[in-house]
Amino acid sequence: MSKTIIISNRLPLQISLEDSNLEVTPSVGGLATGLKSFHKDGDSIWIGWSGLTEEEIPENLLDDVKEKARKEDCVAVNLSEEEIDGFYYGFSNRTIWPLFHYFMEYTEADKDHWETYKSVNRKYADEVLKHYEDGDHIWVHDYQLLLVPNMIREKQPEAIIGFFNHIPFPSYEVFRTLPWRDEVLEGVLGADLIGFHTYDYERHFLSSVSRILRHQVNFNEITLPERIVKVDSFPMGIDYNKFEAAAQNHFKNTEEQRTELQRRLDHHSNETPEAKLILSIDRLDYTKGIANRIRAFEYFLDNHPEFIEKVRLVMLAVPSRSNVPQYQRLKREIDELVGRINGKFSTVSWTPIWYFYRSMPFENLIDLYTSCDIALLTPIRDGMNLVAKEFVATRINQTGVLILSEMAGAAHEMNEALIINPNNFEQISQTLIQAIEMPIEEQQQRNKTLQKRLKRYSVEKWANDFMKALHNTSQDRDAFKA
Ligand code: ADQ
Repeated sequence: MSKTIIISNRLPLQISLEDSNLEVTPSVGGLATGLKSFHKDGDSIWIGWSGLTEEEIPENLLDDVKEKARKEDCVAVNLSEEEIDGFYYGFSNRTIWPLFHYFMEYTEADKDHWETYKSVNRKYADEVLKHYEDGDHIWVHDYQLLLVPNMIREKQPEAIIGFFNHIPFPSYEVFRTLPWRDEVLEGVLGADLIGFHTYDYERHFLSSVSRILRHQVNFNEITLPERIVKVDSFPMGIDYNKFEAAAQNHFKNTEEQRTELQRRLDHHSNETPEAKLILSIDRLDYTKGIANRIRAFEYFLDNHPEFIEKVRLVMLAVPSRSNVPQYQRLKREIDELVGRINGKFSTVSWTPIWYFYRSMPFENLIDLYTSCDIALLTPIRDGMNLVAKEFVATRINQTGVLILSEMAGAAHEMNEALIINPNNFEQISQTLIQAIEMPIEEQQQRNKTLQKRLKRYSVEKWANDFMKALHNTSQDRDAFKA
């Protein structure tokens, strides 16, 4: 029987060492949680890095790591510290990530990083080839593995391969600046089906293929000498039922079950029922527009002092890629901004920004989503942004207002949110007032429509739609040959 082979940089589980014992915890993050149900329910294996470098795994535990992964139908790819440096922190996060998010000034072109990226992509492809059997469907994920589709294709020309890019694909004018642009496009074109979150990313990719590689592009099909490649948009959804159920449970919590954070947030609402809580949650990343958001909030308080003590920004930034210099600088910048603004506006009974720099357990995430009145998500660029969708799914009484940047892929599907340009502080400030003053009925009306859509376009449907389309490409291929 044929199976699906999922490949992503990280496995959906994280293996760590605690007092010389191996611990397995589920990975957080959109992709891991999203595909987990698809992986569990179907006949599939998942190939990726376990989270421990070769140097960190003691010789006698090597087989145990493999066994722990195998129990979850996972296969761990072993990577050394040097490989992680060049492949992950290097080429993936210092070249592709900034370039694809239009941060050209942050984009490095380091030949050694590129060489390591190639050899690590080869490692992932080799692992796939070890497990591949005729008829299997292969699904490669994201910008860390752009070369894997073609590396598999070279060895298995008949394989059915899908690729999904979770981040934006930039316009041709930006993409063309990459020194290894041909190799990257050829790598991805090893797939039969290439998926993006939005039609815009799809269009940008097609235009790069036609202008750089000069392949013929008809509508959403690329004609290669030996086969056709399909490109399409598949906007990723969330596990809606999980977030809805978690929010329902949150409200059923007894006094003892309530988390410390829930108590604090409830205390805030009881003490100052008219004061609005404005929430933001992101990985600490320059693409998420965190510094801009704080400046926009300052602009809002400067220009509308009537809201002093009437609003509070609750900001969760999850540590991320802290080995990369830009992330370290951003962390310092945000620390300074928060300090400056709290110093400037605080009163004896009020601080304008509550800032958490840490990862929080899922229950706390739900505490934040359910207790806040407004979500203010202002990425400068974002492939999709699942936080926007999760916030809406947890609003079980349909109150709450989502303010979302037009630069997030999610904005294309969430018209009922208040859509802003993250660089326009005056607009953000006016939109905050609109959100604060929005009548409950209007909030409910907007959220009802959003919830209906998010429930229907869940992550499960996303995965099934992609796999169905991939399956169809194999049938089209037979027709092409005939
Ligand atoms: P990210 O840039 O990581 O993902 P996002 O889509 O917002 O951004 O997903 C973050 C995920 O992490 C959410 O599911 C959220 O619940 C979870 N999360 C955040 N903080 C957490 C915490 N403290 N504890 C546990 N979980 C936490 C990339 C792209 C996005 C794209 C996704 C999926 O950059 O644009 O939407 O992949 O394709």
